[in-house]
Parts: sequence; C-alpha cells; structure tokens
Amino acid sequence: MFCFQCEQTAKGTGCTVGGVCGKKADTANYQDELTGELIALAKAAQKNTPGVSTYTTIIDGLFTTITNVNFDNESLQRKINNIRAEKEKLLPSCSGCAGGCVKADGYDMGELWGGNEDIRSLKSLILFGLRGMAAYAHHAYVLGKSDETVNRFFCKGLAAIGKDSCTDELLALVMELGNVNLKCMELLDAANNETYGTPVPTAVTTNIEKGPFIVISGHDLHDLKLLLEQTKGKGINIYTHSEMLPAHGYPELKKYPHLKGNFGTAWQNQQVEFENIPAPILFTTNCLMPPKASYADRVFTTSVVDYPEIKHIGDDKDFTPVINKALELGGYADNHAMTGINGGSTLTTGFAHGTVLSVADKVIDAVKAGAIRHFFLVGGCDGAKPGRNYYTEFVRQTPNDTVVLTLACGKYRFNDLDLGEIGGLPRMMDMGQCNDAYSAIRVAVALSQAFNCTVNELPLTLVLSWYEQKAVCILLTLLALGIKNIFIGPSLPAFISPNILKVLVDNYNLTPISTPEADLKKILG
Ligand code: FSO
Ligand code: SF4
Repeated sequence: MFCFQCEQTAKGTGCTVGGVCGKKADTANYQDELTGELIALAKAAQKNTPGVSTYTTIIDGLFTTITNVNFDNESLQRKINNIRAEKEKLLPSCSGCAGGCVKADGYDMGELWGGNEDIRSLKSLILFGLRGMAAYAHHAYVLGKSDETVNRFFCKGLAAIGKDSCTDELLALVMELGNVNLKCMELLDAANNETYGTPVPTAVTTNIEKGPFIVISGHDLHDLKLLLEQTKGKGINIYTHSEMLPAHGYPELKKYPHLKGNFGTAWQNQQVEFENIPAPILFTTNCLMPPKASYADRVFTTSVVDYPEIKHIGDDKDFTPVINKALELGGYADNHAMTGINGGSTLTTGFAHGTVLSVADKVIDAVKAGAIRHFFLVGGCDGAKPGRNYYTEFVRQTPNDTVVLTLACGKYRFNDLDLGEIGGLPRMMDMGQCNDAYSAIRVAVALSQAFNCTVNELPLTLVLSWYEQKAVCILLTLLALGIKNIFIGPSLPAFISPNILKVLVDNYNLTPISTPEADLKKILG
C-alpha cells in the first residue's frame, strides 16, 4: 500500500504497511483499484455522453476513498464492480477490444505513486481535491442539486491523472479545480439554505438529558432530517456530534424539539467519548475511527461510510435498527453534564453568510470606528497531533478588538470559550461545516466591496488547520481566488513536493504556523 493523503500520514511521508487511521494495507489497495477504475470511467465519459448515474458513481467513488470513510473491503469490491459496469454502459464495444482508443482497464495507481515527485505532487493535489469536492457534490445531489460544470470537471480531473502531462498543465488544472470547487460549495450552500432555511445564531448545550438518545455524526443534513422524522414522538432525543453541530442553526432542523444538543468534541476524541455510551452512534460521513469493542455494537454507518462487522443502514434509510438500539440502551439514568475541551457547556453556531451579511452595516461601522481591528478566520479540521493546541492558544490570545470567524471541526479546540462581544456581536462566530468556507468567502468578498479594496487588503487573516481531503479542495479554492498570506498547520501536506511548495510560497505566501505569539505579532504588527 501507499497512502499519504492526510495530515497524520506515517512519519510525515506516507503510510506503507498500514494506515495511521486504521486502514489496512489490503483496504488501501482496494481503494487504489477503485480510483484506477474511476480514472478509466472518467476517460470513457469524456468520449461519450455520460448520464446521471455516471456522475453519481464517480462522485460516490471519490467520496468513499476520503480518510476515515470506508474501511470495508467487501463494500469497496461492490463499488469497483459498479464502476466497471458503468464503464461498460458507456463503452460496450470496448470489452475485449484491443483498439486502444480508451484503455478499458483501470489505471494502475502505482504509476502515480512511483512517478516523478513534482508530477505526483500535482496529480495528488488534483486527486485529493476531487475527493473533497465529491463529498460536497454528493451532499448537493442528495438535495436535488447538481451542476454540469462540476460534474464534467470530475471527469476532466480524473482523466488528467491517468495521462502524461507537464507541471504547467497540471498547475493550471489545480487552479481550475479551486474555481470549480467554489461553484460546488455554492451549489451545496444553495441546496442547504433552500431546503433547511437560512441558519440563525443558536446556542447549543453540551449536556445530555436523561433517557434514550441517538448521536449523529458527519456532515449529512439530509440523513439528520430523516432521522429526526423517524424518531418523532418516540421519546428519543437526538444529539449532533462533530461536524453535525451547525445543523442546529437551520430553521427546518432546529424546529424539532427532540434535537437537543451536541455530544462530545471533535472526531479524534471519539474512541474515548463513545466508551460505554448508553446510546447508538450513526456515522453519515467521515470521520469514523476504528470502533473499539466497548462500543462497536452501538455504531451504525450509512451512505458511503462502511466498516467491517458494523451495521450499515442502506439506501432505504430505514433507521429502525438505530432507533431500537436507542430504546434498548435507554440512555443515561440522570441528566448527564458534559463540557467542551476548555470546560464550557454552551456552543454557539449559525453565523453563516446570511446572518453575518444581514448585520454587515454594523460590522463595517465597527471597523471604521476602530472597534474591530482585525478579523481572523480560524478554521479547518481537527486532529490528534499535540501541536493542534496552537489553535486554542491562538484564539485565546486574540485581542479583544478582533473577531474570530470559524468553521469545520477544528473549532472544537476553542468553541466552548466565551470571548465576549464587540458592538453587540459575539467575538467568535461559527459559520458552520467545512463546506461553509463558502460563507466565509461571501463575507470576505462583501467586506472587500464595502471597503473598496481586494480581499488581500482587508484586515483579515486566515489561520487554517488541515487533516483530510475536503480541506485540500477548500485551500485550492482560496488560492484560486488569489487569497494570499494564509497560515496553515499543524504540518504541511506530505504530498506537496519542495518545488511545488516553492510555487505556493512564492505566489501566495502560504505560511506554516509557528507559535500563536509569533504569528499574532506578525499579523497584527
Ligand atoms: Fe472534520 Fe473529519 Fe469537516 Fe473533515 S470531521 S476532518 S475537513 O471530515 O470534513 O471538518
Ligand atoms: Fe495514512 Fe492518512 Fe492514508 Fe490513513 S488516510 S492510510 S492515515 S495517509
């Protein structure tokens, strides 16, 4: 096996004997085979008129190979078979044909992993960025939204991985991917807002009420909505976990009285937090860690998430087994107090672009009057590395005349802190999930228009944490928009070669984080 797609990759270079994430070598090989088949399907799609099923097969195949999504060889084999069948539909005459117009066999990923370092780096940026974008495209199509430009780019990007290209061509494709991902996030933003309403600021408790409950993790709001419907009137409370927290801000989800609060902190703490939990946990997307025996019988997966021996809810989305498990386990006997990592018990979410831009005048006046000196976007993924307390300390040390915007699961490092207010606005505003980076971009663009300057000239600094491939596509979007001076940590991706890093540093001043003190001094001068 070879895999270096996430931040925790072994020795900072690549997992070769087993994944730090728990992915076994044979599973990694299945994932490579699946990716190779996707590349072949994408090439076939470029020569034909792909149908909806071609695109959904590609999108779900890519999503499946994101870190902490699918550890199940049988599930991966079924998906590989489906991809091959989809390819056959497009090129029926290619079976057994040696014509060479389109290589019917899957691409051998070994060619990529063992190839030229800079080409491997750029193709990896494309592949991992596509995987991240696929997650967003999946959530959008589940809600009835898709976009031909986005769909076509999945084929273009995948096909490029399977053919010879020079660094200039690949760099151009990397930037195109950033732009297409902006479109994809916009699509998902529209899908979420049209389906569930515009998020509103909402305080969410970390305490758990006595009685049966279900914890729902991941990013899929549609699965949450279905679960809320199926548990109505059954005496079961629903608690969000990790990236599901921002669901509380959506009017069409918060209206359910049994959507009670948020359980636990970010994904990497699940093996401790789920220990002996008297409730089932439903994983709708990443980040699933190998379940420990002490709670494995309570874990359920759905959609692209799968793990051997763990019960999977199929496409009929009949959550009866999860509901029965909640009733059987019964929850806590008494109200159960829990806190965030800094001891706070209230998390506030719902500050997406709709809310922030509705008070844009107030924000602009506060900047003009000097009440707000600087904005920070401190967001991205959380992870297990000790160095990630940088983000807690950074936020803690931001001066009182600065605003902290945040998003994605990295916020669990500080979202239980009370930073107070500026001019009636909270100093810390949670804009949502990782895909809600779109909200941050909308706000930044609106501020730049109000101040008649570029985004780079705003008193705004992005301090990002990355872990998996959704963060990759978001970073590419920010770079494609020309946003410079981004701080990134806790470490640089293993798949960025020294030459490609130089391009990113020279053109965008992409900066590794150092210490909160030094970085704040550098930013605020
Ligand atoms: Fe986190 Fe996991 Fe949203 Fe990621 S739960 S790490 S970037 O999947 O997707 O922020
Ligand atoms: Fe290693 Fe990350 Fe790949 Fe898992 S996803 S095998 S931890 S690089």
